Amino acid sequence: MTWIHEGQLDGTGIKPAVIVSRFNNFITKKLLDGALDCLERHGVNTDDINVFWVPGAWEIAPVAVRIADTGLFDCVICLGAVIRGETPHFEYVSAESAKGVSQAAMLADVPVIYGIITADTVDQAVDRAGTKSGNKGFDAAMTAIEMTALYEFVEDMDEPDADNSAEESTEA
Ligand code: INI
Repeated sequence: MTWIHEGQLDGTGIKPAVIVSRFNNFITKKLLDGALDCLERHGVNTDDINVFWVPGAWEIAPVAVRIADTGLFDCVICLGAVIRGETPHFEYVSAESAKGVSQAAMLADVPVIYGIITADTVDQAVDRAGTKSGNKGFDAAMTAIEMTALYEFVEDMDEPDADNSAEESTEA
């Protein structure tokens, strides 16, 4: 028998932290709107959502580590927008913010989700913040809900028991 496990998209009782950067805030405000919309639509209580603003994408990961370490939150959603300019600055900020969030995710006991847009142009960023290509903030929040359920399931998991039904094994 193959045991299949995946997190359900039910946010009831989840306490998420959302970190969002102010740089390019005409985009990041839309990402935040999308994330909050997703959380609320999936049953998260608005009183359980904490939003932390930081100056730029560079600052997101260090704050994510500290927020995860508090133990007060079930997941950390990282939102930002890095848009290519005339200088190599973009390369450093986009690469290091991605690496930082990845490291935070590896170290944390709760899911740390990467919702930072990296775009060559303003138009590309706009497309991903609620227009042509959906809203990456909404997507990041959806991932956070699923991963929170999966982490909790894995944490409480017992050895799969062949006497149990397959349905039981998928409850996350
Ligand atoms: N921060 C962003 O979030 N997006 C950008 O596009 C960006 N660019 O291109 O410069 C950016 N830079 C600021 C950076 O994140 C830090 O806030 C700053 O360097 C101070 O540490």
